[in-house]
Amino acid sequence: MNANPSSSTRPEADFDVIVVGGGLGGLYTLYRMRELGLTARAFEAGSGLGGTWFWNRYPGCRCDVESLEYSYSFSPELEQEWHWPDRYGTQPQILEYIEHVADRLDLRKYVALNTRVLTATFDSATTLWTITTDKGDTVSAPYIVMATGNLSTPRVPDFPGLSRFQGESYHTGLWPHEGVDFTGKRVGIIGTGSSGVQSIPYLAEQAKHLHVFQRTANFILPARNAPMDPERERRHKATYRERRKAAYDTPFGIAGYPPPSKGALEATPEERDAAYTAKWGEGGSISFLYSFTDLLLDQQANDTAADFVRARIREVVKDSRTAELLCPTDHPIGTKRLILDTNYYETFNRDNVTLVDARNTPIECITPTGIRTSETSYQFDAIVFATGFDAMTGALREIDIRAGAGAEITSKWADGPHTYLGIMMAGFPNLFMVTGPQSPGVKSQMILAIEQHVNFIAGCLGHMQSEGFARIEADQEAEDRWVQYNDTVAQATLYPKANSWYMGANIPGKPRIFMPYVGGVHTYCQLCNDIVAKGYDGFTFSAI
Ligand code: NA7
Repeated sequence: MNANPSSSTRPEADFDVIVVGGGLGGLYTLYRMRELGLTARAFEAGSGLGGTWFWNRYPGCRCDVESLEYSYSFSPELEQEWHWPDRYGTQPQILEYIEHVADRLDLRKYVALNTRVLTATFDSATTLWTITTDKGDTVSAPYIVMATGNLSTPRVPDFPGLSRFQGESYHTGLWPHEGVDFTGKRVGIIGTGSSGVQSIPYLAEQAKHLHVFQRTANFILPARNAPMDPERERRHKATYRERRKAAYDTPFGIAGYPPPSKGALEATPEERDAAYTAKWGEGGSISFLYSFTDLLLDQQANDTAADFVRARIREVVKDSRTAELLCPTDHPIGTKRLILDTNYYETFNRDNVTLVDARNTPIECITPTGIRTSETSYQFDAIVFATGFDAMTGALREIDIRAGAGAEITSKWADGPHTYLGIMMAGFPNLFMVTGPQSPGVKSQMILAIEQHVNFIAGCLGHMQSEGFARIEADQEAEDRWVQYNDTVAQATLYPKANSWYMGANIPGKPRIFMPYVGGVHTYCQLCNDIVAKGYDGFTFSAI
């Protein structure tokens, strides 16, 4: 590391920093490292930049955070110049934005595409990380930043007979770049999370017949997507700086939603109905959760919002049996990620769409010609797996990360993730995570979370440069406290009541631990700032 005096005693490395991932997190890391005068190289498995937004090309894929919010904040020029065509960005629009940022900042040259990192090994004697890749590269650097994403390990359940299916099959998170034409085909889709809900209306328009296999009904709110309102864009851009700053003082990292002032049970039924109706009309998930203070804390309060949504579903879906099946009943609203839709419930009024109850008549196997449930055999030309991801820990656990005897990621996280702030792990010096588990990442505006983490990491490295440190490690005791604190915060809410990917519940055998920090972005940022102000409390620095 150029500016680090201790580097004189360290063997020569290929770079100062290895970055794993070429998505929004990896790119911003490259930018910040360059600003610090450090050499960095990112390794990206995809053939293009963009991470999540590179892979998820299924029809209808769209962000559930508004496009004026879901963008980098570090460049006022960029945010003024960029025009978002829609209220919520589509996958192609977001990918175009990411590529534009990479070009504008001249970051492409630092990214090795088509290169998957297989192992990362720390040598304590040299204080160097060495990675190996599927291309056969061996690359070393004193620091490694894992910008591997939270929803980047697509997962198809281990259905018996999977490999025998003779038709076409697709996972929403690995969608072919050339698109898929389902015209005239018999299509089955498994999964009704966000990916399923967004793609189902599009598949239904093409398919001869679409069968939707739903194991759990989810709470789905209207997105109310629309072309960008020029006046709204103008107003937003006029106050962008203030909004970005204010976002750090909000629970979800998004400013502009007045926080609720009273609990749902303090309101009259008429007041509640008026509040939910207004939010329903407005569209969006955060605004809905902001109807009252206690929706994620009190079951009875939560029931009032859940009842409201169930009533809307019954209004739209004509077939009463289908409507009842679509009504979520097994978890409090908001405890699984709320889904925003366009025309989802309406799609079940089409003659060519059938909802299959995969809870009471579970999928038993995939046959050469379709899907067999405990009740019926279905024949399909194509099956779409909208079955989600090994979320939050999957991408990191896929890399064989080792930092010495007993310090392997698989054993360290055998009973769930253990991190300090979601940024570092005890026993793994000089390894940083961007929006790792036990940080607010997935429970917030993701790009704000990325910037906050990368800024923390850059601040840390800057501190090390100026103090002459070569090694940083999270203290075991600080990590243990953080893991415990995360759990205490989560247990005070309704979140752990749902079988969500936040809980690892979507992967058989995965430890059931609530993984995101849900104390809010504002609280988390304050804690991080305090830790820095106390000289990086909970971290130990040393020269080589
Ligand atoms: P999700 O939200 O994890 O959804 C996966 C869906 O697949 C969900 O409906 C699952 O039902 C279903 N699933 C998984 N395994 C099975 C089996 N074995 N049988 C039937 N159904 C199954 O992933 P998405 O890609 O939709 O969304 C991920 C995030 O991306 C989303 O939250 C947004 O943040 C963006 P289950 O609910 O487990 O019963």
